[in-house]
Amino acid sequence: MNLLVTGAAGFIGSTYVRGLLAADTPDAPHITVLDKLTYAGTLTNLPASHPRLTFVQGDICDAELVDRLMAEADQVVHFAAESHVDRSIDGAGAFVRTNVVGTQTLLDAALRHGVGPFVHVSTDEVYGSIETGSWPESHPLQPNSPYSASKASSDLLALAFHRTHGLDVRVTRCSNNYGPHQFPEKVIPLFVSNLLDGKNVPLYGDGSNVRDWLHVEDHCQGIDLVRTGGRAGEVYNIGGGTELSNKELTGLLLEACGADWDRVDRVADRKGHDQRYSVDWSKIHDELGYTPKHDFTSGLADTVAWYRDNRDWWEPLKERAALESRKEQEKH
Ligand code: NAD
Ligand code: TDX
Repeated sequence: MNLLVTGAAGFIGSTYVRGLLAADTPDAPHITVLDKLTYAGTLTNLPASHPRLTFVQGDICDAELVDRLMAEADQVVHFAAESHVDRSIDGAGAFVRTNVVGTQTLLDAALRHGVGPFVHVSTDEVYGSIETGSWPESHPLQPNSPYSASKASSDLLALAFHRTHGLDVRVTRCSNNYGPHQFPEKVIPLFVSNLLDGKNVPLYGDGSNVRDWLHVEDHCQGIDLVRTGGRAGEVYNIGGGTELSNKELTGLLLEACGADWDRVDRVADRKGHDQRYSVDWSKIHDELGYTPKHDFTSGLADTVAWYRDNRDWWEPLKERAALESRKEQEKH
């Protein structure tokens, strides 16, 4: 079986692929990774070589390349995306291109070659923001940021390919992931790497915004349950069960890094900042037996320890991102 995995040089996709490569069962798939290696993708996230892994550097919007790879694929797990909300506020173009047009390019090719299941990795942000309670999968999509609007578009497009053409599409919508190998622009690795470097951390607004934290390995477990046992045309929420305000999270990170509140800079709020996300994940639990295995306290401690022990991984990524941002500022 040949599994095409897009975006697997990034945080979640690479965790998923490393997990599949580690399980050496007779039915273990051959994996072809398609990744453009944007600023967020790095080959250091994947094994340098493995008998069941082929890496192809390329763009999911490249219809010719996608068609060639899809002709050889049996199934797809689609992670590739522009994934950072703040970048989508600075400019939405790359988000529409990759997240919407790229997904359409993959769906068209999957349809042409009869490939399925096609697991589309979406996000809880497509539902919008919720004050109390949790969203079931049937809740209407009300995305607020250019990022979440582009993810909602691709999510609906994927479901439309099932309803219109009968393509075996399955959609997952998960909460905020944390764990090793997350690009140091997202709140946990940004704060941890800053604190380890003796720098301050920027807390947006009053810090009251709430996120539900999910260990990346639990997310990957949920995705594989959906790929192997889910139903065509269905959406599955994947939650973590640990809701924290950003202020609470910051307190835990300061403690883990031995730092005080004087290291926290209160900065302007993110534009259109969603107040709270919360998914009801009883469907994937009842139907596929999903339960998160990682306890947040030990998962966070292990994650902080990983960043402390793996400076070689994040320092070059942070330096490159800072250089690119300086070049961008000079242009304007
Ligand atoms: P990431 O930014 O770490 O990785 C994205 C990967 O996609 C990178 O390797 C990048 O090189 C690749 N990529 C980007 N544009 C591409 C293109 N045009 N063609 C081919 N490859 C391209 O993202 P992540 O955090 O691993 O997220 C993976 C998926 O999960 C995304 O679809 C994201 O929307 C979704 N998601 C993420 C979270 C989270 O907390 N990180 C939560 C819910 C859903
Ligand atoms: O410097 C910061 N300061 C801060 O207070 C950053 C980067 C973030 N924050 C806040 C904003 C959010 O309320 O922390 C919270 C988490 O921010 P991010 O790590 O940027 O994640 P979020 O915006 O919640 O989106 C994430 O979860 C859903 C992923 O980036 C998305 O890809 C995913 O779909």
